[in-house]
Amino acid sequence: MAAGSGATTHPTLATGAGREEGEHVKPFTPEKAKEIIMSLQQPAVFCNMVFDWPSQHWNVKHLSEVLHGKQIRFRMGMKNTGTAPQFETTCSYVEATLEEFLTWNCDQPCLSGPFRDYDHSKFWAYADYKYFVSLFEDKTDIFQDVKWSDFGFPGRNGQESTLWIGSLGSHTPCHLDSYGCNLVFQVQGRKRWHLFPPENTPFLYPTRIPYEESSVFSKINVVNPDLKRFPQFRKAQRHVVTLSPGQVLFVPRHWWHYVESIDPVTVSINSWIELEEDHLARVEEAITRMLVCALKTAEDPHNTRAWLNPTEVEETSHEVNCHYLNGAVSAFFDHYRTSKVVEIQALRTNREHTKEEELNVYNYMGQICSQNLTMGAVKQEATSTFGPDLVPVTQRSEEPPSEREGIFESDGKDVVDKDREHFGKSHCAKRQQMQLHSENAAVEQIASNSTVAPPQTFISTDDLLDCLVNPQVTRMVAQLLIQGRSL
Ligand SMILES: O=C(O)CCC(=O)C(=O)O
Repeated sequence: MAAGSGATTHPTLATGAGREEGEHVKPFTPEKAKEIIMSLQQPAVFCNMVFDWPSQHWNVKHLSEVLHGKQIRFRMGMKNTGTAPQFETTCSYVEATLEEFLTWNCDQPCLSGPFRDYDHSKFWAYADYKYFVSLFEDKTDIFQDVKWSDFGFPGRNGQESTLWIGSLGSHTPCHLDSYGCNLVFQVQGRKRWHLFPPENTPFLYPTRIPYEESSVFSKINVVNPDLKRFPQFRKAQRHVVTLSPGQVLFVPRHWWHYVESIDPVTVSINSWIELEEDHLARVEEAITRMLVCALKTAEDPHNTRAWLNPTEVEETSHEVNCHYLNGAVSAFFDHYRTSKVVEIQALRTNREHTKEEELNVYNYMGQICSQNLTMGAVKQEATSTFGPDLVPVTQRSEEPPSEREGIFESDGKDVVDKDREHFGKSHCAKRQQMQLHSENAAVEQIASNSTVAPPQTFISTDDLLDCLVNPQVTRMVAQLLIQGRSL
C-alpha cells in the first residue's frame, strides 16, 4: 500500500508531530525520527512522512521533462541469469535520455536509438546511483524538493541525495555499504529489498572484487544462490520488504542488501547519513584500497576493467593510496581528540549522561576497543515505537526457490503484528546482555586509552605491512583461505 495515500486516511494514528498541510499530520517529529534512526539496529519502513515533499511527484515522465534531453548513463543487465551475481563490471552501458528510456520501456520493438541492441524482453536498464548534484547541476532549486530535515537532519536535501531510475528486473547485487546508514524514499513503482544483518557476513561470502570504495559485495546471487558453492548461505537470515511509493526505508549500518525493481518503472531517492563509526571505516577502506590496487595491479598491470568497478574513475597509485591512509588515520585521531575525550570525561563523572552522549560513547567504544557493542537499551525504546507508521522489516524463513515469488510479494504492512514479538525477543535480548557485561570495563579502557597521545608520524608501507602480516592476522587469513578451499 502506498503510504502517501495512507496519510490522508488515518491521520489520527499519528503519535505526536505538529500539523502540516491542512489535516495531514506526520507521525514522527524530526527529533523523534532522528532518535529512531540513530538507535534502531533493524531495518524499518517509515510511512506517512513524505506526503508533502514535492519530490513525491517525480515519476519518470516528470523527470524526463525536467531533465529534457540530458544524456544519462544506463546500466544494462540480463533479466534471466544463472547463479552468478551481475556485477557492474559484467554489465554493458548505454547513454540515453529519459525520453528514449521511456520509449524503449513501453515494450515496442526499438529499431533505432541507443537501446536498439537490447531486446526489452531480455534486458533491463538502470540509471542507478546518480548524484543529484551532477544530474541537476543547472537546476539546483530542485534540491529543496527532498526534505530529509523531516527526519531530523536540518539542511539535508537533494544535494546529499542520489537518484535511481530502473525498468522491471533492474537490480543492485548484494552488498553492504561501509559508511553510514541509509534512508530510501520510494517515489514510483515498487522495489523489493532483501536484507541480511551484519552478523551474517560470513554466510554471504564477502569480496572486494569488483573494487569500489565503500561497497563490500557478496559472491552470491541471493535470489538464485548456488548452495553447493556457498553452503553457509543457508544460515543467512533474509529479511524482505517490498517498498511502495511514499514509503521510506531505513537501512541500518552494515546491513547487506540486494534491491530489485518489481514494477515496469521505478524511481527512488536515497541519502546515506554519516555516522560516528565512519571515521574508523575510512581507515579500513584506505587499507583495502591500497591492498587491492597493489595486488591487482601486480597481477596484471594493464587490465583494470576486470576488477575495478565502473563507479571508480581509475586505480590509484601506491603513493596516492598512502596519502589516503595517512589522511584517514589523522582525521580519525583529530576527530576523537577534539570531541570524544570530553564526552568520556563527562561519562566518568556523571553517569546520568544524556542519550546523545550515550550513543556517541557506544559508537566510540565500538571503534576504539573493537568490541561489538550495541545500544540494547536505546534499541528497546525504539522498538516500542513500532506501529502503523514505523514497520519493522522482519526475517523470512527460507523456502524452496519455486515458492519464492509468493513469499516475497507482501509489503511491510502485513508483517507488523505477526512478527513484532519475535523481533523484539530475538534481536534485543542478546545485545542487552552483551552491553551489561562489557559497559564498565569498556568505558574504563577508553578513558585510559584516551590519555595516550596518538602517534602522528607518517605511516609507511612497512608500517602497514607490519600490521597486515602480523602473525595474528596471517593466521586468520590462512584459516579463511583454507576454509574457502575446502568448500
Ligand atoms: O536501489 C537500489 O538498486 C540499490 C540502492 C542501494 O544500494 C543503496 O541505497 O544503498
